[in-house]
Amino acid sequence: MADSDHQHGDLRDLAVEEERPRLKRPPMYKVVLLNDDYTPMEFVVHILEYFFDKDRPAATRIMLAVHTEGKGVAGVYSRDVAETKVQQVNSYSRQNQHPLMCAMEAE
Ligand code: TYC
Repeated sequence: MADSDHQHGDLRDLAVEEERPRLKRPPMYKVVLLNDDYTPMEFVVHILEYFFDKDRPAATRIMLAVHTEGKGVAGVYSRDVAETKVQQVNSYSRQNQHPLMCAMEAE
């Protein structure tokens, strides 16, 4: 037996167990728009195109879903990106004197 095996034991006796992966996928967050009675539909469509990269048909569909169901998902992002979108949309809406509310929810 080689000298190094005397010191460290016979490697053939080792049971090798695969380690559990330690990384979890980062949690994702839904950015939602809430319905209200005052924000113009066209402004909501513009928000969905400008901040959430939707084309006009998709933006219109989402806006109408929010209008009829009270709430709808504009997009799903990592926490930092979702927080930024919420802030940008709410401050842009206030700058334009609209009460539109944007919020985030853990998926
Ligand atoms: N309910 C609004 C209207 O009738 C339109 C609207 C849609 C407002 C979606 C907000 O998130 C919203 N003008």
